[in-house]
Amino acid sequence: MHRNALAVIAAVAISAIPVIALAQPHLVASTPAAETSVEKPTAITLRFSEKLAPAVSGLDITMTAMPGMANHAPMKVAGFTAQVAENTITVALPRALPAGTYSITWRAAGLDGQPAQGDFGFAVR
Ligand SMILES: [Cu+2]
Repeated sequence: MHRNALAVIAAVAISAIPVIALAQPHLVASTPAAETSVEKPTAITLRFSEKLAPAVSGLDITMTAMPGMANHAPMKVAGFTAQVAENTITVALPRALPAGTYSITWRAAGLDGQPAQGDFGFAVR
């Protein structure tokens, strides 16, 4: 009896924990868009559902295949700085990406620190 009462109290206490609105950034759109094929891009833009914390938001670009090369090991594209402003991450590439397939791996946190991450791919023709 006593034990049952405690169990009920515990259940009520757990269900009373307020649902905190944890605002995780979601990727809303990107250029190039996911799973598209584009002409040699010189910029990458990711737009999120909310403002981002610049210090912990960014992206990596990895070339996953290129024409005429079998067994292309994942090759990180270097030499750029991701700019984070408001709800976007923008990369201005010093050179257009050559033909091949690419994977963008992004990490983003909202201003309240809730982190998120994801990836998508596109092709350059
Ligand atoms: Cu390559």
